[in-house]
Amino acid sequence: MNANLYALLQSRFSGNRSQTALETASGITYTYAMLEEMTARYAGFIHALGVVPGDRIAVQVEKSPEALFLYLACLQSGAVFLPLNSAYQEGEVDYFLGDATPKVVVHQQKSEAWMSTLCVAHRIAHRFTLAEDNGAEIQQGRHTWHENASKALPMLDVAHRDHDDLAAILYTSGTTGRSKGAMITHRNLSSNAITLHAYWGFKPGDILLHALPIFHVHGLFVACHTALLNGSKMIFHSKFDAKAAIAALPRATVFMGVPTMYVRLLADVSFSRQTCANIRLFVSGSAPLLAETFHEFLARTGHVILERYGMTETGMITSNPLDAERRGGTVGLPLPGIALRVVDEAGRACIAGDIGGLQVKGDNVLPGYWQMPDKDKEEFTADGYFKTGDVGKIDTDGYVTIVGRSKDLVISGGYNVYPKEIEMLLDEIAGVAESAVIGLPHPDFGEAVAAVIVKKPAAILVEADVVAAIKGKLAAFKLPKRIFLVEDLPRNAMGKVQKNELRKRYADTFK
Ligand code: MLC
Ligand code: AMP
Repeated sequence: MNANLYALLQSRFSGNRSQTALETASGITYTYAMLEEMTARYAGFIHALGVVPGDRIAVQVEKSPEALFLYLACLQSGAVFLPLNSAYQEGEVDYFLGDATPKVVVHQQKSEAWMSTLCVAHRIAHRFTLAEDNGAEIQQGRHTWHENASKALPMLDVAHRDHDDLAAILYTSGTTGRSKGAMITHRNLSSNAITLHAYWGFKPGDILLHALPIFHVHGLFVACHTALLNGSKMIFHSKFDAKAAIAALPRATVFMGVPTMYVRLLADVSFSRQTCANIRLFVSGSAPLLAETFHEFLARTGHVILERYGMTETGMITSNPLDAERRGGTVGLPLPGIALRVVDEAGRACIAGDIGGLQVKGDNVLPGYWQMPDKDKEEFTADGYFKTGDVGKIDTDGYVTIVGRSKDLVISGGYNVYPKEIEMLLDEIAGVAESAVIGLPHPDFGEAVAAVIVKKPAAILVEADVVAAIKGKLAAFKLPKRIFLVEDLPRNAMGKVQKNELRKRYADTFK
């Protein structure tokens, strides 16, 4: 049997080829027949480039139908898809290309200059921009991926892949400041997609309003896979805009978003019960949904948001049920076939209701990190559970609550920001003695990044200069939205910086 995820997806849209697969915000539509043909041509082009199953293709592009076809073509051809957040800067991408050694890079026109340098430096065989961006200059004589690939001979079959073959590598920053490539297999993706499709009751006629980015798990795997498995139409917005979402929601039946998106919908007075008349399911995840958002949403629309919990390394782990109680403040129950347990600091299983570290096991869990056997040993237990780094409890009736994180991580608007990565850059600035990066409550982003800096004696530092010094080195969403200059950092008896103390001290900054 071919375990290739694309074979599974394709088997589900066979009856639907004349139906719409994608509709863009400007009203351009693509049928399943077009999606399938474009995917096959892109896959044919991948093959013609000499890419063989297991080779990596790194893709840093804005969201578009072509970007989705490229992902599906990687699956079909057996290549390993390596999506990169379009906000990542040269320094960040440099690391990923060096680590993953892709054979092909597809990128945005705005990064032409530095991508060409990086691709030469890393000896990457093929480099393309995806498709013509509006108004952007195209380098003379160069053709975009789409121009080339849409003329290629279509690949007629689906490359044979085993369950444990890699489908994608997704980089997640680490608490040490060094990114890790999470290796995601066809088994991981297929099992999670089938489970979610059934658990959330997808049915004929469902239409998904898709407004998430497609370079992370939520938008790429959770949203696209469930819709494609259902042969559904996706109203495909290139980015989230509350007004555009409100205009499109009446034609959709399902919406998936990060909490910031729900906050922004509620902030718009035109968002009403009427807007949601045809919606049967609102799903939230990637960051904690505040109780006030949950309740305000219910009061305004009559809908109970279904919150679920997952991560890059594991796909979705828990979900509130579709037909039973969706309990606010919880992330619901472990999904079918997925084992979740809470352990104390010594690794012993906790009893129901006790708080501890969450560990997970199942077909959804990654086999390990790309070329990091030591990390694999650290992140897995001897009996095969993955340590999530999240802290929570499981009640007697099985509902799971996330109460915090043992990993030093800020989640801002659904994007993960690892403080260590920013602290390392701040500490390089002349005049900075040391720094501590923290997340502070923020009304829009849930948490916002802030930095507390101790300057060297006699150094002159101002907030704007500090941000300017690291701007361009990091994706803009990681930049501190406030800098505090202090005399010293609070430390415990062991000399460790007490970030809890700092979070308390500056808690009201963005309120
Ligand atoms: C944008 N900005 C952010 C930000 N997003 N700052 C902090 N946190 C964020 N999340 C900044 C930009 O850098 C820019 O700064 C300014 O805001 C405007 O940029 P923008 O691109 O116009 O922002 P906007 O469209 O408003 O984006 C907000 C957002 C977006 C919430 C729509 O962040 C988003 O799509 N988030 C979803 C992330 C997601 O998909 N996460 C899933 C991960 S998977 P400046 O200074 O340049 O003006 C996962 C597993 C799981 O976690 O369980 O799902
Ligand atoms: P990522 O590495 O981007 O996949 O982010 C995964 C992390 O997001 C998890 O380890 C959690 O800390 C967090 N997360 C995802 N969903 C939720 C949720 N519903 N509530 C709280 N935290 C969440």
